[in-house]
Amino acid sequence: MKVTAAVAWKAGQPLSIEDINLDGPKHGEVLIRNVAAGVCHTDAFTLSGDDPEGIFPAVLGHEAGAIVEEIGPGVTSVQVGDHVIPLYTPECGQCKFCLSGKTNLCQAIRVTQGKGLMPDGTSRFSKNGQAIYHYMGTSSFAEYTVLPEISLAKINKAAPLDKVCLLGCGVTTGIGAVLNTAKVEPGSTVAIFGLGGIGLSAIQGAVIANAERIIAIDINEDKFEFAKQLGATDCINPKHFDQPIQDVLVDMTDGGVDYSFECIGNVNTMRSALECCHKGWGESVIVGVAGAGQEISTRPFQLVTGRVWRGTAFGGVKGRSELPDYVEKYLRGEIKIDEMVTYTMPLNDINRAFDLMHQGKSIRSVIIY
Ligand code: NAD
Ligand code: DAO
Ligand code: ZN
Ligand code: ZN
Repeated sequence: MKVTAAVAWKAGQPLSIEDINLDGPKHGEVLIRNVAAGVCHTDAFTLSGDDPEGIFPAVLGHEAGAIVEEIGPGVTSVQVGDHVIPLYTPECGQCKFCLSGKTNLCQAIRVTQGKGLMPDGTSRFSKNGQAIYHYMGTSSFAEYTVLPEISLAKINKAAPLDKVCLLGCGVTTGIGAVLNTAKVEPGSTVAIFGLGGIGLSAIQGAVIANAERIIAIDINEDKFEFAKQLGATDCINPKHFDQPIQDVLVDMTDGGVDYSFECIGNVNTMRSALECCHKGWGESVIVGVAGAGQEISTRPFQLVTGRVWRGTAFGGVKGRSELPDYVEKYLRGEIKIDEMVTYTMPLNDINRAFDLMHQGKSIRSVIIY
């Protein structure tokens, strides 16, 4: 079939809206109609050329709400008409990783997904005979797309897809980082570096965890008002201090925070986030994705003296078994998403969504198909 998609032909170039070919679902695959898709910093990161796994030409996008249009042979867990959230971290339930009980990083289709291909090693997208690659197994910046069945979380049809699409990445990642990865305890002191969709969602996670003090850090002070509305107790701009921000935080918190979350993707703030942690027990979670070839550093004595450095992908959330409950929590008003949607626009305007992100003017722009 012909579908309209935003094609990333080359790194560093704007997306191009065009009609491309989409082949139907093969064994174990599902054709979905995207209803809405959020634009995440990770899409911009890949488009910039900084992503070591970035492959072009590709259809980007990984934060969608969609409806099942057609199922391929062998598909049993979803039906035509089901509402779904595509998963860039699938859940097969059978691989060593899924069975470990220790991680959400299912590896069933990792190799082909990393190459921009479906599990059979081919792409469903093409134009004039040239293959166009899938992105993160999701390719949400197209009206229709094909995904493996194990990459779809079936959700409650009562949920508005133009809002819960953000559970496909940003909101779940931030909340999950706090609740699943760090397991923040009531009464904790928490520092959150970066107040985009991920960091603001981490604030929500810290509120849900009953953290006592939630310190939000950003160089763009326009982010502070919403951070406070969500529950940040302090908002600070590192540019207002002569000392390193980790020293400021240690002074503010009688020795350091219990937990910190780096939601920027900058190796310098990753170091600050580790070093603002309390001696003996403070834990820092890296959520941000740094550019190709970048490395983190600190003095090993920081770890010898009890600080812990860890990371998280999709907030440690297993998509098929746990994401439907995030949708229910949204429906009960326990997770805020509507306020995160700062702009909506048609696919034709998608490059404006990237501009707004780079200008620091949006939390999330949502493409409405
Ligand atoms: P965003 O661009 O919306 O937000 C980033 C925020 O960081 C902005 O508010 C910006 O002003 C702030 N910032 C930039 N430099 C700063 C500095 N030096 N000090 C303090 N604040 C600074 O991005 P987002 O969509 O929220 O994504 C955040 C990061 O998380 C990205 O690196 C993204 O790739 C990554 N990410 C990771 C996962 C995962 O599963 N681990 C999932 C989604 C996104
Ligand atoms: O299993 O090796 C693996 C890779 C899993 C991909 C997880 C990616 C998470 C970070 C990227 C940002 C998501 C938008
Ligand atoms: Zn994302
Ligand atoms: Zn698996």
